[in-house]
Amino acid sequence: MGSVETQVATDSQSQEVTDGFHLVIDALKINGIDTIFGLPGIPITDFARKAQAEGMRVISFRHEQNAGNAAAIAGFMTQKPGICLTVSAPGFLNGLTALTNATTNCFPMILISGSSEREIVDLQQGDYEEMDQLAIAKPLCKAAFRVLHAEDIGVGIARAIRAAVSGRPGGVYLDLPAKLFGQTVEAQVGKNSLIKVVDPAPRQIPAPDAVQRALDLLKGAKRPLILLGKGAAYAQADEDIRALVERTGIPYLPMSMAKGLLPDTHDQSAAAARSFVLPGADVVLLIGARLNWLLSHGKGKTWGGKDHKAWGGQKFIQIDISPQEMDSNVRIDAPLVGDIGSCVGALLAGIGSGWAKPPADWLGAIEERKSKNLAKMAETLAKNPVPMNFHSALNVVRDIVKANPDAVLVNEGANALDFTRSIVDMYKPRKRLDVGTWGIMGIGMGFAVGAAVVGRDPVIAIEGDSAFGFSGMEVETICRYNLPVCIVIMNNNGVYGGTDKNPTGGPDVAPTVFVKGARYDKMMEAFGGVGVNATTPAELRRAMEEAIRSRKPTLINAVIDETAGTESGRITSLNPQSAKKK
Ligand code: ADP
Ligand code: TPW
Ligand code: MG
Repeated sequence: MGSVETQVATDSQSQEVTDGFHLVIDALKINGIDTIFGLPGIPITDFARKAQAEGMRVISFRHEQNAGNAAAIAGFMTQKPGICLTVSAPGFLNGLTALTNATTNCFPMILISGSSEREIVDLQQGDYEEMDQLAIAKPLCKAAFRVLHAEDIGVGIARAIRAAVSGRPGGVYLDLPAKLFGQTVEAQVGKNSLIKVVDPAPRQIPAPDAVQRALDLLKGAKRPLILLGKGAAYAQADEDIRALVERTGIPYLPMSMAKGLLPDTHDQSAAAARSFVLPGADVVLLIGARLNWLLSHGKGKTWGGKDHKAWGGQKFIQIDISPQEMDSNVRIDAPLVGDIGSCVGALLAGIGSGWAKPPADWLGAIEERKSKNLAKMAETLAKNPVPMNFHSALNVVRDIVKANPDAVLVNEGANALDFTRSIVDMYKPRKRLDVGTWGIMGIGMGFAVGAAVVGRDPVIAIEGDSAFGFSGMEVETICRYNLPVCIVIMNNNGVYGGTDKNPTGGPDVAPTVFVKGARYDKMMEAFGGVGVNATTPAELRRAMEEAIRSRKPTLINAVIDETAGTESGRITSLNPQSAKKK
């Protein structure tokens, strides 16, 4: 022994190596990321296998957009970036809509896509699934990175995590070329290159003078109002937000995904008097809500302005982590830039215990409107028309959610969305997940799977029949992982309803109309789940109760009067009108 050859052999045996596959997995794992939502194929199939072998939860979907939506909502619910894994070009593009939607909604997410050979892509020589993915992703998300060397994986993952969760959260694209996965480095060198991100979303403390300015404005208000947005839900400052609302006695309005931050049945909720409080308020405190289209840009008739662009005269205090959000639509008199936990904490400290409640005439007027509207709603909900309408069906959902306040409610559609939002009360934070800032259809099954995977609670998805179609194939995924998801299809035979006619009298149905009397419940049965066709509130109730009790994948086809909806639900006015008659 002792020859040079033997020496070399011994060295290479003792010299342990690792590779790109394992370094990506290790880098995710040391940062507490334990779940991947994705769809396998070249070049990430083996990566997905190895991730599972290393103890990560790898949830495979039928379409990348749904995997992306699952990742995005996991990010919203946990404050950790949700991971979506796709193949190159087409898989990447399928995931990109979800990444951009996550960015628009300020949800932290990382889309990791494999990509083809750089040298061929850059010379456009026609590689398998060739695409310059990094360039395409860049304008559509918060940040985009590519890793070319295995030694840089640690840095790449660290940068992606920080970009996703710090400041205003958003979507990050991470490009991993096929060649990277097989690259080897010495195990110890690889290990040393990994970064455990310290304090990934640092607190951002508001300036004391900004806090004082906000307090002064709030103190002088005669008709104050608090608006809670999904940023407030995301921030997980639930106790402090509740304390701020209750100690000031100021009425509040929750935006859709902020419902449940305080229970919707709270005395101070002004949700049932929305069209009274928006134009009536003189000082509005926005907490994690943007003055975008969902709030009529803070001006116009909704806010008591004379015409559709006129300012209503309100003064705004805005809490947001993004300084650039201030003055985006109307003047913000008291910008409070920082993280919501720190800002609300600072306001609470300034408020102390001797804060005067808002004037009684303001609170009284709200109470009057509220009780009138709630009584009217109760009357409508008590009706039992044949066939069911949105109200009689959602009255059941309302009871089921009340009895199961921990259940997560996913919601999309037009009428199916708007009626659910106003009828179904929420009782706990981050339990209502919906179409968000874009009003995007297709989040349904992705959000349902994401919520069921990262949480322990059952999921109820209230879906328009059109909305469901965008992600409906994931019922197989729900059955495959045996997730406690109860889907209720509000089946009114089409987009907004099923009554449109083809004006030509030709054989094609109108563009908004679907197959009449479709049985979506059979889709669930095809994969071993429970399917129920419900034509009455009693049948719907029985089926939902059983679904929650059994935790079995369930799809209920709720037969809804096809004339019950309106065009675009509550936002009919956004439809452009033709000046030409016929
Ligand atoms: P909604 O649609 O419910 O009105 P938006 O999505 O318009 O809510 O607004 C959410 C806002 O919350 C964004 O402007 C975002 O910058 C902000 N935000 C998100 N997380 C935080 C946080 N932790 N602290 C402060 N602001 C936050
Ligand atoms: C990605 C446009 C908004 S709402 C909707 C569509 C197609 C479906 C409404 O019908 P549904 O609900 O779901 O049956 P209902 O109760 O009113 O009958 N493509 C995308 N996003 C949007 N928002 C659309 C299209 C749209
Ligand atoms: Mg419909």
